[in-house]
Amino acid sequence: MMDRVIEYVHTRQILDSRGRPTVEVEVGSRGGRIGRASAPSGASTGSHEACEIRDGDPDEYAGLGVGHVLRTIKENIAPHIKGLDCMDQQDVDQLMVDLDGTPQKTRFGANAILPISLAVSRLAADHAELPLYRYLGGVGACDLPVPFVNVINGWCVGGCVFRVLLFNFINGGAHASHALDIQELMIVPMGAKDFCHAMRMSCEIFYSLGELLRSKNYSVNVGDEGGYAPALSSIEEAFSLLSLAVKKAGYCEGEDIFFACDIAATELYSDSCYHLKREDKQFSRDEMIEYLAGLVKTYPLMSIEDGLEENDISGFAELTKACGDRVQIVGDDLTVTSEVRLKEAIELSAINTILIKPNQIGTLSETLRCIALAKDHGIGVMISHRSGETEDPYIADLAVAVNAGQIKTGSVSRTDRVSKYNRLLRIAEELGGAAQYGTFLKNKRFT
Ligand code: 2PG
Ligand code: MG
Repeated sequence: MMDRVIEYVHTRQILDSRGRPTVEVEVGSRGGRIGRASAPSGASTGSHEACEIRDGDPDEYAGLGVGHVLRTIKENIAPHIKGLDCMDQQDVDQLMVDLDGTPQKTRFGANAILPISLAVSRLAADHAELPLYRYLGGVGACDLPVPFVNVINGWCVGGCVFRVLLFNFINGGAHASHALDIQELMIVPMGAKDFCHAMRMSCEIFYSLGELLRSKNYSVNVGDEGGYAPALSSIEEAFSLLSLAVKKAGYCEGEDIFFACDIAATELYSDSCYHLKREDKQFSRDEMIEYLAGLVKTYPLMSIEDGLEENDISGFAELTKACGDRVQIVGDDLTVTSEVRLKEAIELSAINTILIKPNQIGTLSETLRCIALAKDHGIGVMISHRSGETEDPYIADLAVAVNAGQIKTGSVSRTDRVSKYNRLLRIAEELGGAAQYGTFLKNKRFT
């Protein structure tokens, strides 16, 4: 036990996939072991998320520095963490939650708390001499998730405006140029026989979509999540190109491959309307629901994330009523990995699936509780990256640990995305014959 006592917490600034500073933490034990983790960062963040704190000094990293957070860790958190047993994850996390003492972690910032929380669990796994997924999930952790592979990146490209706490000021604003009105279009290799096969299918479709775009003189540059970001004329065009790419790669849509999207509708919403700027369309809430239900009828779409803005929980309930029997209605900005917000969504039958992003809530323990609550109520669980990521593949282990059955971690380009898939490929190899694939989704019917 004495070996497992946390002896030091070291923190440093590293860079994320957008070249923005982020926080990395190393915790070391008396036994000489080390656990390391880093904080990802969102761009289309929900306003109910735990806070991300940046320095706000325009002369350094355009205001995005994390020097203040590093100091907070050193001065206000580390002294309290030292001396605790790294296997007491809940105590460590609760201590940080209590020390922060604010509902959205505005005192320390989730970018201070989360990397410590995750690093402590890595240290504990090392002490247990177990891979992280096994330490967190026990012997039953063996379900490799179905990957939701981003192939077309909409407007979340390059320079999304961020909503962060610059000391005490919430900063927000409109997004940069629109490539497509929805944020992400994904392929879902439901028909794969295992995870390895799923990755092969996804890569082959990614190549064939690239060829198709090139043949039509569209750009094959990629966006934040690694999907292509061509300036397409409409969402319908995007779906048609995707269908063609699936066919050209030799797969069958609606059998081998389904589609999924993240509308990120909060970003489209203003003056009580959804503005699809590229298509020059405006929808009321009811029209938006009708539009989305129409997409479900027309395409092999099996998952719609954030189809409505983050505060319209009754609208989500309408959408779930309209097509939740055929498609996953996923809460992201709506639920922000919060037990409180998930409870509300469950009471109103507003969603049937929740996106899980640990930095939306700030600690591993709260993340695991939110997942447990979802599972207790038959709500699907999709583990997710952020648009700003590091090479840290923590979420890959988390997905297997909780047998989520689904993961959204970008495209098969950009090492910040591929690092998660590669970790899953290693886990699949390690599990060998015990590995399963997407058990939760396999039992569902999508039409
Ligand atoms: C989302 C994510 C990434 P961000 O909306 O689901 O896919 O974007 O991290 O910017 O919130
Ligand atoms: Mg989202």
